[in-house]
Amino acid sequence: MGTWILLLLFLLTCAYLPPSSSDPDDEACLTNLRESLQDPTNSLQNWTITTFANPCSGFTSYLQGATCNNGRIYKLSLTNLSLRGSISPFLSNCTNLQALDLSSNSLTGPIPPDLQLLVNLAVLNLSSNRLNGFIPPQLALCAYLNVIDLHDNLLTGMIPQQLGFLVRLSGFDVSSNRLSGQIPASLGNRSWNLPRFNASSFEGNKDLYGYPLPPMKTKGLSVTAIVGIGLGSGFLSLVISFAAVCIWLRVTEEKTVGEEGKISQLMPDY
Ligand SMILES: *[C@@H]1O[C@H](CO)[C@@H](O)[C@H](O)[C@H]1NC(C)=O
Ligand SMILES: *[C@@H]1O[C@H](CO)[C@@H](O)[C@H](O)[C@H]1NC(C)=O
Ligand SMILES: *[C@@H]1O[C@H](CO)[C@@H](O)[C@H](O)[C@H]1NC(C)=O
Ligand SMILES: *[C@@H]1O[C@H](CO)[C@@H](O)[C@H](O)[C@H]1NC(C)=O
Ligand SMILES: *[C@@H]1O[C@H](CO)[C@@H](O)[C@H](O)[C@H]1NC(C)=O
Ligand SMILES: CC(=O)N[C@H]1CO[C@H](CO)[C@@H](O)[C@@H]1O
Repeated sequence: MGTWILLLLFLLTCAYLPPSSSDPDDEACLTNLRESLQDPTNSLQNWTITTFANPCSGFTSYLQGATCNNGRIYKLSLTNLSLRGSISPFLSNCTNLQALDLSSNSLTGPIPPDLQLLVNLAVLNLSSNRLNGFIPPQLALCAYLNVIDLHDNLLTGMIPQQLGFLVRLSGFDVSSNRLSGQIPASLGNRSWNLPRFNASSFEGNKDLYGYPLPPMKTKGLSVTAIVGIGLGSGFLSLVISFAAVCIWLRVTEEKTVGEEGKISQLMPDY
């Protein structure tokens, strides 16, 4: 008898459970992400506070650009939507995120190092925005990263060599930024049969050098050229000053002769 009541209670509880439960981490993630983005073309349909509390219905999401798995946000793909603003560090609260694609918008500001908390992240595509600052080396803590595409931004500084230690990394593109320094061998010349990246992953950065790009451009002149120019200009100035002295002597001599002439003319003849 008691078992039947328990079973009935259990069935009732199941019936009253909402179809998909909300997740406070995803809610914080989505709420803060929405706040950090400007959406001038009203592309983010259903990105409202009421939906953030319960964004998933099975594998689909009520939020445009979001995909769910087991009631958690699994993919975010908001590309080519004219979005402005910055990438919220609270994105790291979407802890089940496997793919983050915010490419081809007008996002500004830095790539938050907090993304390191996305331990399941496999695809990071932030290409074709106006992101600036450094590439956070902490991204190397996202051990499942397959793809890092940051091309066509305004990123500065060196490429963190730690990223080369991501053994699953098969797609890497930082072309067309403002990066500088030597390309780490961990990315430019990978060993242990790891997938390699050719020059197209790195080109379009004015001060980036080293394999697979050409070695450091010798800015200015070589030592021999500097010595040559030094000696040459030394010799030239010697010649010029010698000539100047000669001319000066000649002129003063002529002047003296002339003046002597004048004086003799002024002198009365006796
Ligand atoms: C927005 O949410 C409603 C239900 O709340 C749904 O019917 C609609 O398809 C959603 N729109 C998008 C773009 O997912
Ligand atoms: C981006 O969006 C614009 C207009 O919304 C469209 O014309 C263009 O084809 C899109 N580009 C890509 C690569 O999808
Ligand atoms: C990243 O997104 C851009 C534009 O949406 C796309 O062209 C590119 O192929 C993507 N990168 C990768 C590695 O898939
Ligand atoms: C690439 O690495 C190998 C050893 O791992 C080294 O012998 C070779 O010189 C390197 N190539 C370049 C271009 O740096
Ligand atoms: C560089 O690698 C990409 C794939 O990562 C490939 O599509 C491209 O053809 C390669 N370019 C050269 C010059 O080898
Ligand atoms: C609940 C939770 O994990 N909150 C975190 C959301 O992300 C921010 C930024 O990384 C953290 O500071 C919070 O602790």
